[in-house]
Amino acid sequence: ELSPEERAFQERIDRGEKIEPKEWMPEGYRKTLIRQVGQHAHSEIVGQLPEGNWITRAPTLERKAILLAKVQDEAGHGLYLYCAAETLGVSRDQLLAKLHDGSMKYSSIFNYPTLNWADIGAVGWLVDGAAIMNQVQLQKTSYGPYSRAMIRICKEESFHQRQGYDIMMKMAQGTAEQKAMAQDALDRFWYPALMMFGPSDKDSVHSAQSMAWKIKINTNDELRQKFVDQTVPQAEYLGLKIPDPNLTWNEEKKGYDFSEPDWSEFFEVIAGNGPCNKERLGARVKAWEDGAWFRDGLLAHAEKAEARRAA
Ligand code: FAQ
Repeated sequence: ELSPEERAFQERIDRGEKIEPKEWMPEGYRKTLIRQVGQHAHSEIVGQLPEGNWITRAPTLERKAILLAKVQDEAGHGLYLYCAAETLGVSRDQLLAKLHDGSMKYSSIFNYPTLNWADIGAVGWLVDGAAIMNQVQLQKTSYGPYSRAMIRICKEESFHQRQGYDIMMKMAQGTAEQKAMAQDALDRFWYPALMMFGPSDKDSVHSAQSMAWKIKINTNDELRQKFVDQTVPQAEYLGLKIPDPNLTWNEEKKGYDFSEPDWSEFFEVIAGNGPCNKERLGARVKAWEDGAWFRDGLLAHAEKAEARRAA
């Protein structure tokens, strides 16, 4: 049973109004947004690691400059999203502390290694592709600051996806060895990319409430289906094969039937036991600790300036 305040809030949501920072909102709405926007911000920042790893080894100066810009964009996305989360009454330090102690998550995908240059193509094509599929609908999310952050992020993310596809095209049209590398990268990233959309709808604990509040606009399975339907023709154009023997066009639903990812692997990865969880989190914790002298310096400077002003 909703209280009068909650009912009025739900009516605003149903009318399609945006909710702004200082307005009344149910505690659950605030908490859900802090969780989702915070996790999203962490994903952008942790997501820099698998690609940042390849900046020094990009095959040409042009590829290096493009990758550098892309990885830098991800930092920007993280910052917009931390700012959006801060409007909900949580500080960036609090969010980072929860990332570092493992009580907040980041996207499962970034716990897989990038072993070679073709993987950078596959990440741009599939990981950014899946990210946009999810983020396009989030432009219509009910919380104003999150929605506005998404509009800008989506523009940059489409460039990221194109740069990934461009790498894949070059590899797929290259020597037999290069094409084999592209296929191998697709083989390794396909199912982890499908997992990015979250568990299947029947196991998605937050979907029903998040959709009622229009924090989420589509279910996990709806977006996963759209991603498969968009990506299969792109793989065909590259002359690469999606690693799924069950992949077939279903005329009735006007979409592909496809195999589910291994959900036990997904739950292991989000529990902290994926191939690179320790390395990724370790890198973030080390960056935080290495930055301590700088934060201390800034604080000391601010305190001195404050004392001078007071004197
Ligand atoms: N990884 O009930 P649901 C990017 C957790 S794009 C880890 O379905 P919900 C760009 C979920 O938190 C990637 N955990 O949850 C980039 C919950 O656990 P909790 C970031 C996952 O929230 C590209 C539990 O499972 N994008 O970074 C995952 O309704 C390239 C139950 O799940 C976003 O974050 C997962 N894949 O739906 C950067 C988009 N899936 O919190 C660099 C915004 C589920 O109760 C390079 N987020 N979980 O402990 C969302 O749309 C939603 O949060 C979903 C999950 C769809 C991810």
